[in-house]
Amino acid sequence: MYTQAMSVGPQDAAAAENTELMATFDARIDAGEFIEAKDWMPEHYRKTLVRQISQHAHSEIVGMLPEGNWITRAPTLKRKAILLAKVQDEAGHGLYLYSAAETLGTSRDQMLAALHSGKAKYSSIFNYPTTSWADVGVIGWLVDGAAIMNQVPLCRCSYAPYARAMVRVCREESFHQRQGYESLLTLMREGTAAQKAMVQDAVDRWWWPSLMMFGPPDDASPNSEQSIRWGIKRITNDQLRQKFVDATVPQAEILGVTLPDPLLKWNAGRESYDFGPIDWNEFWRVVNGEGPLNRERLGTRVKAWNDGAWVRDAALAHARKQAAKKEAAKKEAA
Ligand code: BYC
Repeated sequence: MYTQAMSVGPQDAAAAENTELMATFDARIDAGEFIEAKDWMPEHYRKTLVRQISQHAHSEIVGMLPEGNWITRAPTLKRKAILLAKVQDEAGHGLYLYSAAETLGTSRDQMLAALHSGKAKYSSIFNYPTTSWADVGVIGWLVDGAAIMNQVPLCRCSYAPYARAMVRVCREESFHQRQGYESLLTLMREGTAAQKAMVQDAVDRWWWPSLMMFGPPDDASPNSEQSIRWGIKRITNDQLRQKFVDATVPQAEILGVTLPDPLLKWNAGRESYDFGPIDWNEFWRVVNGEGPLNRERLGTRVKAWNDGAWVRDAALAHARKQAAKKEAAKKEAA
C-alpha cells in the first residue's frame, strides 16, 4: 500500500517543487507576463540579468569618459551645455541600471568590484579614442543610435524593473541621438572644408565599432538563445545590427557622408542593405581588454572610485549621525 510519494525524501521533494516552480515561471514567460523582483525565478535567469544589467550600467558609466573628454573644449556655450547634460544623463542611466540590478540581490559594491577587477564587461565601443570635436557628434548619431536600436526592445524585457528603467533611458537616448545628428548637420552644412573632412574622418573611425556594439553574430552568441527564450532579449544581435544599418544609411545620405564600406548596397530582394564583413578579431581583442584604450578607461574609473572614498565615507558618517539623532528624538518623545 506504500505509494512512491510516501518514500520521497526531502531532496526529491525540493526537486519536485522546483520543477513545479519552473513550469509556472515558463508559463508566465510564455504568456508575456512581467517578472517582478520578489517573484520566484530560476537562478540562471537571475544571473543572466545581473550580468546583462550590470554590464549595461558599467557601459553607461565608462561611456561618460570619451565624451567627457570634450566638455572643456566644446566650441560654443550652447554645445557645452548640451554635452554636459548628455554626459550627466549617462550617469543617471548608470544609476537606474545599478538599482535595477540590485533588486536581483547583487550589491552595487559587488558589481563595481567586478568592473574594477576587469571581470565584468562594458561595451567595446568605449575603448576607442575621441580625437576630434566631430567624434562627439558621431557618438551621438551612431553610438546612441545603435544604443536606442538595442534598447527599445529592452523596454519589453520580461524583468519588469529593467524594462521600467529602459523606458526613461530610451527617451533620453533619443534626445542624445538627435543632438549628435544636428551637430553633424551644422558642421556639414555650414562648416569649412576642413570641418567636413573632420566629420568624414570621425564617421570612418566609428562606423565599424558601432556595428560591433550589437555583439557577436547570432551563430557565435552563446547567450542569445536562452535570453530570447526568457524574453530578456527580444531581437537577436544580427537582426538589430541589420535594422541599425537600414535606418542609418539614409541618414548618412542626408548628412552627405560616405559610410566606409564598399560592399554596402541596397538588396531589393531582402529590402535591406547588404554590408561587408565585420572584423570579429578586432571585436574580441577589444572585448578581452586589448583595445586602444581599455587600460586607460578602467584606470580612470578605478582612480575615480578611490579618489571618491572620502565622499562616500563622509556621506555614510552623516547618514549614521542623522539616524542616531532621529532615534534619540523618538526615545525622548516616548
Ligand atoms: N562589448 O552571447 P552574447 C550607451 C559580450 S551604453 C562588450 O551575444 P548577450 C551609451 C557579452 O557580454 C549602452 N562585450 O551576449 C553610453 C558576452 O560576454 P559574457 C550599452 C560584448 O549578453 C554613453 C559575450 O560577448 N548597451 O548607450 O546575449 C554614451 C557574448 O555575447 C559586446 C548595453 O549594454 C560588446 N559590444 O548580448 C553613449 C545593452 N557584445 O557576458 C551611449 C544591454 C557582446 O557572457 N546589453 N559582448 O561574459 C545587451 O543588449 C546584450 O548584453 C548585448 C550582448 C547585445 C550587448
